[in-house]
Amino acid sequence: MGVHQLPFTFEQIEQKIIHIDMDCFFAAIEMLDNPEIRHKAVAVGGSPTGRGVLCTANYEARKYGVRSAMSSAEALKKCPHLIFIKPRGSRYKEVSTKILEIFHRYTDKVEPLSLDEAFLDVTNTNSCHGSATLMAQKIRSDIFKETGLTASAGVAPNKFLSKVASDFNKPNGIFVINPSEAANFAKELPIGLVPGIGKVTEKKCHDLGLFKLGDVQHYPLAWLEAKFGKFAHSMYTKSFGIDNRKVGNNGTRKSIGCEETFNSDLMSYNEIKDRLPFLIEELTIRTHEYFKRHSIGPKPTKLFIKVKTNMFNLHTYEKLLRYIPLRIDNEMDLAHSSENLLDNLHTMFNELYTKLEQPPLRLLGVGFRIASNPHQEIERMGQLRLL
Ligand code: TTP
Ligand code: MG
Repeated sequence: MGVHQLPFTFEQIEQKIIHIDMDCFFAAIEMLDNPEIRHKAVAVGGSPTGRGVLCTANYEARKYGVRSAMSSAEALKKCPHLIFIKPRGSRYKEVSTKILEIFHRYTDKVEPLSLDEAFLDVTNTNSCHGSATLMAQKIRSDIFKETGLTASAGVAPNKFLSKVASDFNKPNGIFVINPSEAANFAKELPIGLVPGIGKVTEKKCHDLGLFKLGDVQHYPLAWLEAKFGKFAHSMYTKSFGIDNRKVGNNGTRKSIGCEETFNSDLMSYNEIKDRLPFLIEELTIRTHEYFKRHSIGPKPTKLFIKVKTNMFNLHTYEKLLRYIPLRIDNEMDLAHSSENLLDNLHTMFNELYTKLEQPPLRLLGVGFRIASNPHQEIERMGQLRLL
């Protein structure tokens, strides 16, 4: 199969990007603050006796298969001597502020993605003779000297590749992708490692014969669009190692969601119901990811379902969430909040779903609306019951 001719011309805008990601961040802070647990298996999250979920685990616990977002009960089964610690949001925020201060010594163009992760654009930074690799090493060493914690770094000509790279030599490592290696690296990248591709989309890609990112180049863009909607274009450009997004321009998110455009229209409510678990699973991944990034800040307030009929009429249905996690700190477990939110999803979907437009439908989407100030949102909806 040949590579398809691109319907547009594009090239990588010259950039030097560093992505820094702290190693097992919450757990590392707990180990730092309590030397007695430093060499033991440690997890941060809800209690295993309730319906708690883990925020993260240290590398010792990961040897037993313990992972972020796993239920605490399951984690205990995998590692019976696991030590559970309740999250301490304000302490994590304090360390995060310190790390941000270090980043700003090197550049003003810093885009934090969560408490423990940020992109830095060092294209115009002169320190370390302008070497992004040396800067990344220096940043890692500053972080270690000043906080006692280790970080991993990815250095690349764009955001996409730098984010993938920071995971390659984790923990306490660095991985560099030079501009001349970018296209080949992207082409060979297993599709599940592309940021934004969760387990469900990965499976969908595999079912379609897409295993490496470069495999998308063998299909026309229109075909990819039919399968992946808006995401197709970015998959396509990324497969050539290109990503021209600027650091710091991610704006304020208004919603988290996922949608699917079907090859052949859904003809009945039963067919709609069959597709729903895939969308909900994808939404689950994105919601966890969102909570990880915004343990403090804007929160989901409404559920929405979006449908497009075979006549291309778009309808959106919304419902206020019964449970809005307002603040995540010692008292409230962050992972547990996203769990609660998703628990409500099925019930609410059943309520909304009877009002949906008549099939045939060509698109189905589900998601959450984000309010920048959930407190105000709650006041506005005076009758809201907070759990
Ligand atoms: P990550 O950077 O994804 O994980 P990590 O830093 O714990 O581990 P790694 O060494 O693989 O980078 O997330 C940063 C922090 O965000 C993490 O310490 C805890 C929190 N978090 C959650 O609260 N819920 C989640 O589902 C995930 C993935 C992370
Ligand atoms: Mg991390």
